Amino acid sequence: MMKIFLIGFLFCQFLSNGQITAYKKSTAMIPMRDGVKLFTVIYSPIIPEGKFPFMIERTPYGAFDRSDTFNFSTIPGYSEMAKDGYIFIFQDIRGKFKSEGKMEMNRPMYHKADPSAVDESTDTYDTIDWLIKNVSNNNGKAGIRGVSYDGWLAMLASVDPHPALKAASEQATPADMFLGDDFHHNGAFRLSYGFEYSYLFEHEKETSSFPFPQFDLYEWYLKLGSLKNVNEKYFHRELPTWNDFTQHPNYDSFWQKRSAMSYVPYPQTAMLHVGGYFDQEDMNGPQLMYRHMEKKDSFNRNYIVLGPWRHGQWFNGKGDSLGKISFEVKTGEYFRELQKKWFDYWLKGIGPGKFDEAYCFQTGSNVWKSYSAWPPKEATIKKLYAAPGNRCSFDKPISTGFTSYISDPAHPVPYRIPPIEATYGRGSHWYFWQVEDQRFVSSRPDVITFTSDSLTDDLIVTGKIMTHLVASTSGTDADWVVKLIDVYPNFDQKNFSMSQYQFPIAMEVFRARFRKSFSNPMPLIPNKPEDFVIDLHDINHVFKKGHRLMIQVQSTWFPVIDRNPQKYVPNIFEAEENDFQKAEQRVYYGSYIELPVMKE
Ligand code: PG9
Repeated sequence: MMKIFLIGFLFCQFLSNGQITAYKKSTAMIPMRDGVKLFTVIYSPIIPEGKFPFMIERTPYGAFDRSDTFNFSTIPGYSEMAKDGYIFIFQDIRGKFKSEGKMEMNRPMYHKADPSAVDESTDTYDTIDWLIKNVSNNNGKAGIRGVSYDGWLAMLASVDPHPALKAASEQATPADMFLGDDFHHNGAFRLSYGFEYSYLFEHEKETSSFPFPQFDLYEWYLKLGSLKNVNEKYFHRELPTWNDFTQHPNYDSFWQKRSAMSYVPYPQTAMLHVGGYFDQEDMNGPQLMYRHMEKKDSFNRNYIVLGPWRHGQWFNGKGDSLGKISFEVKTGEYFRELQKKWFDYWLKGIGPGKFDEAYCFQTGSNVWKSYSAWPPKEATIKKLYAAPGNRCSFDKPISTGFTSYISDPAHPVPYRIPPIEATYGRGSHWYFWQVEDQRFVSSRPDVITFTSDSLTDDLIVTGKIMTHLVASTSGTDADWVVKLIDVYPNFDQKNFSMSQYQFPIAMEVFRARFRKSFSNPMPLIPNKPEDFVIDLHDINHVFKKGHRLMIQVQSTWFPVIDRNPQKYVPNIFEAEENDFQKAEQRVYYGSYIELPVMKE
């Protein structure tokens, strides 16, 4: 009798309005097949009955580990799922925080070549196997999700998965660290990110920030000079990831083996790819992996969600704005409800499971849209041409001339509005630089700007943006940074302070030595124009009537991208100070950006 009373009491306490509000914690050191034990936190719903699926998050950043009973109902990102009951699992990956073993940055899929080897896929398999056998009240099904490194881990879990793993959501996964994402973009090295992240991740077992001696790092990175100085002055060859950067300046087998495209075959579980249009770290990964897996999605279980987000903003943020850009609706809440429905279907069998292929927020009009294919097939390509007089238009210019600028590695264009704080440092603007007003550079002599007339109608651009830049340099190597910008009206009646704002809708860099092959770089021939094809990624944006389109081109983007010496040297990590030289860059009229235009 007493027992029934107690259970009834607990039931009322932890179920409010039919929602589960409290969870109890246990921890375990779960053994992997090679004997290494991984620290795991298990939060189970405190109710006497019911069977629940696992929702797993694996991380190198320290597993979520709070009090013995925990109320998830007020924490966005968890509350949506917690209220109906999931068993939340948080695990430190091998070699990090409280887990045993040796950590390796983006550990390749060793088990593919050697079935007895361990990697993140086998570690997840072993974890799920243990959970199913040892945690009470589980329903025999597991899902996994995560953002960024954790998203990459979720994607790897879905390769040769444990049979209980039914659904995975990679969110902002880095997919190919040479072609896009954190460490390089089209072969151009992401200096500030690569430098700071190598230290953060590998200086000690937990995480730690590089002790910069100043707040604004533009000048600090400039004074660093040749990248040879990094090991000589600071890292002393102690950080494996930095050493890998210096030893693999091209897309060799080191990077190819680590590209998710080489080891993710097809969606072996249901897969939800999630990405942000303004993700400052891993914008490319979800788009790339959705496309890659879609080609072989014979079970029709590969989906994508794209929103107007910075890195991970959807996970627990409101998502109604980014920097100065308002999206008017709480895009984060919309996403989390969708995410819950999606996992509820695969893990609990709730709902009809009729999901659209793609849910892609449309900026400019600020509405969610869904599509039966991504990118939508109805779009027609319109070419936006660079033309004389710093103009751009949909009419091909007759002139084949060029406009030029001097690019000087001694005075590189800052990639964001100074001060440039440490990436994850106090007060950092890192989180929203991808939407910053580009007026801060558009009048620099080393930035070329082409602007259209005001639009007489809304222009809806949905899908992949490709640039065909015809350009030359007086040097033997160059970087090309291309931006597609939405210029707000001279007097913006909707939000006066946004008048003339230059909102970068898509931006990307390309290191010209890789124009023919990322594996075999080749010097440029001075002053010879060539066609550079640059992928500016997927967008869904309405350029509103009265706004103007703008293209910007520049050759430095510092310090997020290292300085190209502009003189070809085999390995830029070994360039000498006197290799860095000024160059005259020419951009030819008739260069264009392909815009996939939709009627609605
Ligand atoms: N963007 C981070 C990262 C992922 C994978 C490798 C290196 C960096 C992250 O936010 O986890």
